[in-house]
Amino acid sequence: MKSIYIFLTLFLSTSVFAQDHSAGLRAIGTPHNPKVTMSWNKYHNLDEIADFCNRLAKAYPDLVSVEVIGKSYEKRDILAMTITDRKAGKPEHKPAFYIQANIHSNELQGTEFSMYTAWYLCENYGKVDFITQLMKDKTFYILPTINPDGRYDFITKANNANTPRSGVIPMDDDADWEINEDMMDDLDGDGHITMMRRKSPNGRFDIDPEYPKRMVPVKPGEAGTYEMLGMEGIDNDGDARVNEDRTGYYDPNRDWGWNWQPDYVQGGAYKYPFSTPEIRAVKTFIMTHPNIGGGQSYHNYGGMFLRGPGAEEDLNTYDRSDIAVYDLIGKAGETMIPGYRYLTTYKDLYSVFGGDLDFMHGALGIYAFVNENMISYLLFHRKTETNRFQNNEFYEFDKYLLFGDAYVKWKAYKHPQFGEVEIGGPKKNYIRNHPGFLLEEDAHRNMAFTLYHAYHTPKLELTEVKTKKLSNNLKEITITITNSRMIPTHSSHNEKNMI
Ligand SMILES: [Ca+2]
Ligand SMILES: [Ca+2]
Ligand SMILES: [Ca+2]
Ligand SMILES: [Ca+2]
Ligand SMILES: [Zn+2]
Repeated sequence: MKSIYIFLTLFLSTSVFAQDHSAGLRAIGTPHNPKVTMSWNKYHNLDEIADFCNRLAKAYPDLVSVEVIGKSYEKRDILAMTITDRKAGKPEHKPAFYIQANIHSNELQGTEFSMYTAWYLCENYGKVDFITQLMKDKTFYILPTINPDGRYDFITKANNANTPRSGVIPMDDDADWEINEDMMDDLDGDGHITMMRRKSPNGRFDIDPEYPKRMVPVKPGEAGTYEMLGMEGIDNDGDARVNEDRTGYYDPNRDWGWNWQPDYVQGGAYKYPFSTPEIRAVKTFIMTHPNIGGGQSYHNYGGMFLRGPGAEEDLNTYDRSDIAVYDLIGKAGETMIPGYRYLTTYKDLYSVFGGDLDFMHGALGIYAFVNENMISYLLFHRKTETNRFQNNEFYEFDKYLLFGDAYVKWKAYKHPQFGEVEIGGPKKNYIRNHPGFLLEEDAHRNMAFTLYHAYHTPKLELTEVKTKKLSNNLKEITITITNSRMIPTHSSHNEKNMI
């Protein structure tokens, strides 16, 4: 009896000493005491992004390298991380998965998702078997922001949730021979471009009694209290129009060289395919890495896994066997991110000519997805998405979970052209970009979707080797090579066109 007691005591005390109490308890699925610390509930500026990439490369020199692949219009660096276990083979000798984010300036969260992916792979290498093997087998090319000028503009300047979507090359939007002459103006200096309203007997709007931060249109024939005067700003150039020529406008995601169309067909197209310096640099990066088999571009908004084609004219670039691959990955995605749906761009969203998806698939035969991140489902897990700006749930969420942080309260302002007005409305980082505590969760779920896709890029194994002696001292060798993953070594589109 006594000996058992001693044994138990020893056993217990050993296990107690073996545990490091200063480290707390590891949460399942999350790297414990990471070498590189990072907050995943905030949006990072360009210095923080560069700093993160460099810290990760310094902490994991056998796994990560960072390079500048080109410069933006305003001469900012476009960074790419190459992540793989180099001891298990050169990066260019493995099937690769490519991730780009933030092509649209105001669509920030993909940058955090792609950095989270880089971090997660490195911090779990050697600790989680699945990740360790993935890093031996695959290479990840991760470009956290391919539009650094736009990100800089969105974060540091006064904007609303939708501005800028464009890159920042100045353009004369209203054809008056002046460029960017009437931007939005942050009249109250709070960093957000909100809305303007004015009391008026002819107003068509009232304050919503249920959610007083919201303006609702009155019924036909009824009189309202307020008229809405558009986005915060003044008429800077005295042409009687307010805020009519702002940053841009062109759409960097209509600049890719696949089924490119000019601006009069595809609004937002710039001069010619790859006419913006950012997309040109990124295109060169993708084309010089022919080992890329899967691709991901992060956007917002709408909770979607989109595949191409962007335009109905391109239906023949997606044949049955390629669609079968997309379907398997897309359906898996619907399981991984509740509330997100697997959709086809041209028929479920709108037509896109010269988009990122079509370049990757159409020009290069890469299986590629766009994730349109954030959806109201993430707020209360209700399937009631309507117009996102009229959706009650955003006001409820602000009230119950964000404690009023998401909206600028209406306040009086003496406007040089409109007189007594009031300014207020949603902050620029509400609705399209995730609120903080939802950001890390969706980073993880989106990452899981890309790792699933990356895992299923080809893995070739020699499963059988037969040798037969022939005459004249010759041997006949038969080798069976098996691809143990879902994605073929060449997409069907790729084979047909000998890409
Ligand atoms: Ca102009
Ligand atoms: Ca403001
Ligand atoms: Ca004007
Ligand atoms: Ca203005
Ligand atoms: Zn987008």
